[in-house]
Formats: sequence, structure tokens, C-alpha cells
Amino acid sequence: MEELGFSGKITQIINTQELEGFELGRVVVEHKERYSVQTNQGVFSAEITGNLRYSASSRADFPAVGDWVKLTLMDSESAVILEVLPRTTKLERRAVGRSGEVQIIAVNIDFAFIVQSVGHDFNLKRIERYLSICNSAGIEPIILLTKIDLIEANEINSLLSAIRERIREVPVLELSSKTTEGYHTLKKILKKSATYCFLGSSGVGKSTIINHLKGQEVQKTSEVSISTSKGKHTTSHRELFVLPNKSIVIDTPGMREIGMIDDRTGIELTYQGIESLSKLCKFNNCSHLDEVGCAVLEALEAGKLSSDVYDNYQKLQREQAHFARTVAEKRKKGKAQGKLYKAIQAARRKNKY
Ligand SMILES: Nc1nc2c(ncn2[C@@H]2O[C@H](COP(=O)(O)OP(=O)(O)OP(=O)(O)O)[C@@H](O)[C@H]2O)c(=O)[nH]1
Ligand SMILES: [Mg+2]
Ligand SMILES: [Zn+2]
Repeated sequence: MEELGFSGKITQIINTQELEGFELGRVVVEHKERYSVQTNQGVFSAEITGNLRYSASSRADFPAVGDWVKLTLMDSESAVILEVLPRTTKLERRAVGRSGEVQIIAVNIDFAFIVQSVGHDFNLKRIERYLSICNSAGIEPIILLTKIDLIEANEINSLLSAIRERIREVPVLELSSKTTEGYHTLKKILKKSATYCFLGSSGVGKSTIINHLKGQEVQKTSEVSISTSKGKHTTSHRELFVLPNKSIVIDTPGMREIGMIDDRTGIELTYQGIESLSKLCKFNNCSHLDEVGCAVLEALEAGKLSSDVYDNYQKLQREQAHFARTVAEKRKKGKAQGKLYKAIQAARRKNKY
């Protein structure tokens, strides 16, 4: 269990659970409602109980990779998940194609590697999106700049200083899986029993890094498309691996969108420069759009705040607000439908039909 990251905060949570007569495990793979769960007795293929399915208020209540779960073993291969234990952290984004819904990326993780490769994939705005969801979840981000073998040293330096200029507090590591440059540093920062999640677009080299760290090919990788220079979405599910040094890593499929959910704090923590300026605005509910005495707009006009940073900040804020409205509307509709249903039931009882 210790090998699976059974330490720190999660130990305290698990110690308060009633586990007598049950098995404890960690979800290592998730395939549409089928899970692989690692326990002290080995890996089991598991499904959730009907009870868990019906009591779940949304998909987010279903087990996710990284979850600690309470199980009953059925035979030497299969098990049933009875309960998902409380999570220490929950990395989430707006679900793609399901309006007003949240999708869980991974849970009980300590650090997230935000992976971007040099070249077409490099995008500071996207890094800020990832930072916002990590900051919302209280997960420590680390930026990994990959495929540095493809460019010259001076180009690497200019990318690094572009990141540094805009994102001050977050560690940045540059890496090549081809020359193995940077691996020494990467291995040094990986802590025993800590869980790390790899995030990034398809084709940036996430699975390649996992294979290198694992020392064997545990994940399939494939060439990026020559015509579009985009990845081919090779990894299709999330999976957790224990490394030889006992760090735990989660590989994830490349993400196209990192949509904001209903949480302001992640964005505020990401844009600390804007947040500290906003304390000087004349109105304390200033939206920094057109108000008089807005310190953010003043900094923007004076060239002290980059318009790119400001634009992305406003865009993420709008997305977050839109998501919050969608959720509120859905809830209202749900309640109205509930009321209507109850009224019909009551009328039926009264008229006995
Ligand atoms: N030149 C170079 N190529 C690399 C490096 N790392 C990975 N690649 C190549 O990039 C391609 C994509 O790598 P993957 O590891 O499959 O990328 P991924 O991020 O897991 O992609 P998805 O699973 O689709 O999300 C492969 O052909 C790798 O060999 C690197 O450091 N340098
Ligand atoms: Mg992959
Ligand atoms: Zn303002």
C-alpha cells in the first residue's frame, strides 16, 4: 500500500474509515465504468455496486484514477467497489460536450506536470489554463518543456525567459527524451510516495517520459502527424504507474480543451499580478473592464501589464462565470421539474387516480 502512495494526508483519511472485513485499493486504470484496482493482494478488475451508481449525484462521484476505494473481492481476479474514499485533491475541467458538467481528470494527486513541447505546441495562454485548474485543486504545478533536442540552445533560452517573464513562481524543467537531457533533474525532484499527473496536448511526449522513468515500455507512443504536427491521441485512458523510485505517475490522454469550471480561486492564484493590482481599484467589485479608477486598466495603459495576460485573464473569468450560470440554470430547471413532479404526485393522491 505504501508503494501506491499510502502516506501523508490520505493515511489520516483512511484511518477514520471502517474497513474491517473489506479490502482497500487504489484505482490504477479507468475504462468506461470498469476499473483496475491495485490492492495488497494484486490487481483486480472491478465494477461499482448498483448502490454506488444510483447514489452518485454526477459522474464526478464515480471512481477515478488515483482514488482510494473500499472493495469486496469476488474471486482471484474480480472485485466490487463499494465506496470511494474521500479525496485529498481533485483535478477538474469543464466536461467536453456536456454543458454545465465537470470532468475529473485525476484525484489524490500532489503535483501536476504541465507538459508542452517546443515548437507549435508552445502556448503561454494554455499553460495559464492548466495553472488555473491546478491552483483550483490545490495541486502543485511544474512546467515541463519537452523535445528540446529539436531547437538550438538560444531558442530554448528565449522560451524559458518567455515563461519566466509571465509565470514567476512555478518551477520549469526542460527535457529531451531523445538525448535524455534534463532527466537527471527530473528524477531528482520526483518524491517517493507522491503522486504526479502528466497533463498536456496529444503528442508532446507524456507517455514517452513515463516509459523512460519506468525503464520499460509500459505505454504506447506514436509519431505526431507530419501534415498538422499534432499528436494522434495515442493514449486513450488514464493510468497510474509506480516508478522504481516509488514515485507514482499518472499518464493521461492529450487534452484539446482545458475549460474553466465554477471556481474563481484558481484563476486568482494564477494571475496574482492582476489580483494585487485589483486591490488598488476604486471599486472593490471592479471587473477591470471599463470602470473609472481601475488600477488594472491603468497598468495596462501604462504598459506595465501585458495585454496578452490581461486578455487571457478576462477570457478565463468569462468562461468561469458562464459555467457558473449554466450550472445555476440547470439546477433551477431540475428543481422546477422536481416541484412539478411532486405536485402531480400530490394531485394523484388527492384524486386517487
Ligand atoms: N524529438 C523528440 N521527439 C520526442 C521526444 N519525446 C517524445 N517524442 C516523440 O513524440 C511523439 C509523441 O510522443 P508520445 O509520448 O506518444 O506523446 P503523448 O503526449 O503521450 O501523446 P498522447 O498519448 O496522444 O496524448 C513520439 O513519436 C515520440 O517519440 C523528445 O524529447 N524529442
Ligand atoms: Mg500518451
Ligand atoms: Zn479594476
